Amino acid sequence: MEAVIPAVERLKREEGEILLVTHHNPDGDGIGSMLALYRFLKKKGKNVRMAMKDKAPHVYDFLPDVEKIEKLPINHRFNLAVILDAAGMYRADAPVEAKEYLRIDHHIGGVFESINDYVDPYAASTTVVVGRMLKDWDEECIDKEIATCLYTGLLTDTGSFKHNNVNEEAFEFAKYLTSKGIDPSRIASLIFERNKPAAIHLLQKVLSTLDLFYEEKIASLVVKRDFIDKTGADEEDTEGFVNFARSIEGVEVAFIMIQRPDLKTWRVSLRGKGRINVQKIAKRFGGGGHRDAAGCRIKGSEKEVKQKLIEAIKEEIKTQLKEKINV
Ligand SMILES: [Mn+2]
Repeated sequence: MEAVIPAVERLKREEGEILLVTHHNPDGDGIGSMLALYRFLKKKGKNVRMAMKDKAPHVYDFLPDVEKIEKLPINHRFNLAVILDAAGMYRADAPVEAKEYLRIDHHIGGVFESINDYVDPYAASTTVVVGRMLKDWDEECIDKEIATCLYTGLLTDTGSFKHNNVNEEAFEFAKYLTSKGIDPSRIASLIFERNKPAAIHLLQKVLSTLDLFYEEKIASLVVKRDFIDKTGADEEDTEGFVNFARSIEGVEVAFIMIQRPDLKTWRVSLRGKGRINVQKIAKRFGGGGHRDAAGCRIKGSEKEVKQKLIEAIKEEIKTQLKEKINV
């Protein structure tokens, strides 16, 4: 029996204008899945454009067609808008006008945009989901460039094959993409080994804020706005900083809180190590994500926000570890 992927059928059927979008503060998976699908749809003769609210971080500037990504909002009504790697259209963080919406993603829960949505929370990355679609549609059409975009999402969303979303399919997919001619070593080097000195100076300041709580089960880092201003770094340079806090032995949950330009809002990234589901912590503050990586936004002073987070994390550690013992 042949599997039918409704999202593929929906895209095949579309003859009008398609817009692909991803979440704001875009990452390798959002950009990679969008670019791969864009290139494939172009090859299929579709009328397709791409857009997002923020610009692509410079480490993704090597990806094919990245320069063709437009800035949201676009004052135009499309036939079909596809949101990739996001829990719903709202994550574009800008108005997107379309007759119909479609979501392709791997986040837990979220908003269903259409009966044709393709969401698999067990997929290691959205590019895994897109890869299944493209293979189902026309395997021959997946070229080295498309494979490079797909691999970028897989590599970044699995933390270089370290996170607990890594499964058999992730490695099978990596093997498949390698058979399409990608250069894994070059891709990794372009993404992870092009830090600006300013970014490392920012890291220096951020590491000095390291704090441990609750018998060293919780680790925190803080990025104050003036750290960013003084070093000349960008907010995007904080990507991955939280992993230094996570790397400490005995830490169950690590978080980094990044001060937004309004100085009152903090963007929080939470990381777990497999035992504690950090998505449940983010959800308490209206955020979301995955079991090992989640995020939210909280308003307040540095002290207030930190305290709220620590209390919530303590409660979750207590509840979740108790549940585990009872099983
Ligand atoms: Mn993702």
